[in-house]
Amino acid sequence: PTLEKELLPLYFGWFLAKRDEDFLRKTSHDFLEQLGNLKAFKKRLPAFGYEDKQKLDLLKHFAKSPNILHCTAKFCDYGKVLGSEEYAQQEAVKKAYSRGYTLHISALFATPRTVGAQVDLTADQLLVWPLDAEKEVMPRDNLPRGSRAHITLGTAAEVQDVQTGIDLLEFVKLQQSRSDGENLGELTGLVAGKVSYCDNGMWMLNLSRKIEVKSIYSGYYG
Ligand code: 2AM
Repeated sequence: PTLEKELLPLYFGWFLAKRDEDFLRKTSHDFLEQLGNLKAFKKRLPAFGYEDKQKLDLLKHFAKSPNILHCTAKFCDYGKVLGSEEYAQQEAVKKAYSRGYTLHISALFATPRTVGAQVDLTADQLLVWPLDAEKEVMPRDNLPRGSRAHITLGTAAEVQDVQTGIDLLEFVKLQQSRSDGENLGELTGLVAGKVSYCDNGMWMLNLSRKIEVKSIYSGYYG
């Protein structure tokens, strides 16, 4: 029999286990609800693209949410993206395939475009993180490897998922160049932590305790 060429997925990534996915969606709702009710947030509506004192439902603002919550490792577009074949053939990728991993979420963030979770990749997880993931977005900045790692929780209408990682890198860059942004309040419950503001409608919640979610590293072919 002739050997078929191996199929490349739309993307490789870590896919959340169902229970942890449900939990993270609930956490995300809680985050958006509390953020939207924060006085400091209401005072900065124009930066979010709304008029002063306008009623804003953040859950509605982020109209789209991915079907399967995941942390993308390598976007391949079924092989159309340069370097996907090389990525897929790495020993580390083959070894990681269909293995279970715990993802560590250290922060949640919301911008006028996206809402997402920042993922702190472990050394083990960095083995399958593309070398150029950060450079691809910010070629002139030397951002730490893995700083683009995230889980998209929602996007505003007309905004593509890929924007979430770009927004996250913008946070990382701002945090490098200045201090940590303005501390503007605290959230409680599921999403306990400090809220900081980085201008341009960019809000970040540093969780006082990291959220851990179970996942499986695999490819998405849908
Ligand atoms: P995301 O990782 O921010 O959620 C399918 O479109 C998945 O691949 C989505 O999860 C999406 O964004 C991610 N994706 C789409 N285009 C991409 C790109 N050019 N680079 C990296 N990831 C991309």
